Amino acid sequence: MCGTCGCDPNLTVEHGHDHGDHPKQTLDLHASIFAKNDHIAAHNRDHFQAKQLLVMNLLSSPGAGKTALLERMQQDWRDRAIATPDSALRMGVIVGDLATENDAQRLQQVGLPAIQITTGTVCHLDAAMIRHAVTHLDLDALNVLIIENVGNLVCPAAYDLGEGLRVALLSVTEGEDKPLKYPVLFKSADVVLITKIDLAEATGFDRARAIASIEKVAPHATRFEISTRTGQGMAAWYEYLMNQLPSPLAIVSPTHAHPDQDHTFATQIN
Ligand SMILES: Nc1nc2c(ncn2[C@@H]2O[C@H](COP(=O)(O)OP(=O)(O)OP(=O)(O)O)[C@@H](O)[C@H]2O)c(=O)[nH]1
Ligand SMILES: [Zn+2]
Ligand SMILES: [Zn+2]
Ligand SMILES: [Zn+2]
Repeated sequence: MCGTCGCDPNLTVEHGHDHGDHPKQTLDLHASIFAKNDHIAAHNRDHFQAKQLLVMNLLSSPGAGKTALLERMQQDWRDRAIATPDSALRMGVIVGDLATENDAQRLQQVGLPAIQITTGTVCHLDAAMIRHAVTHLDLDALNVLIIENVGNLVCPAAYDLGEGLRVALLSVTEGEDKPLKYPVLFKSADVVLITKIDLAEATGFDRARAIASIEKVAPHATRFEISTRTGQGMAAWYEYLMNQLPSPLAIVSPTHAHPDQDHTFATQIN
């Protein structure tokens, strides 16, 4: 799919064959891409923690309902965030797609500060893209930053963006065994949202089978079943999010300390 990561996060550990068509430089390049990404992600995470931001990385296949979820969340919280900013979700979004600004426009239409990243041929967001995009958002006005990743169940899982919460969406229309087929992504999720639950009956969604699939690869993940059409399950999701917000009294301790020279993040952001 994409030439940057080769769409195989395991490439660096699973190349045992020696027929010579994957030169060592290719493997070194992939290892170095991930190492560099992880480094920038660690800086992003420190910065977000210092700003007391809850940062979510939304991952799913195309069309599972990521943008619809954000539209609904903003509609539900907009007025409250204006009236009582300290006890509301104040959200901003960075959204990635291969092409078009459609999603950012949809989100801006409901009043969300939203920055679009168009990735061209690259099928995932990486930490450097986020580092740049946040310079276009007023983070001090937010308590939640949501990153809507490119719709893709493969590569985005391999890229830490510096998020605090990974949220995978599985819609009822896409097959109950998706978590088994794409275990890397679901395994890395803190939360799995089963979306479009209003369509469950019409599409013959096998709930027990879907939950068994999720539990097999992501037994640790918190699950919600939601519909942005009917609002089903949204209250429980909001209660969970409110409990994830960093406390203003929490002591922020940098998670990433090292003696190297590459500390460009603060200067780029401020
Ligand atoms: N019935 C129903 N339809 C939904 C729901 N959520 C999203 N949809 C529809 O599903 C389609 C895709 O939704 P999007 O929010 O654009 O999906 P996405 O994950 O953002 O898609 P990409 O950004 O392209 O990956 C749209 O037609 C939505 O209206 C839901 O809860 N119920
Ligand atoms: Zn979208
Ligand atoms: Zn990719
Ligand atoms: Zn560093």
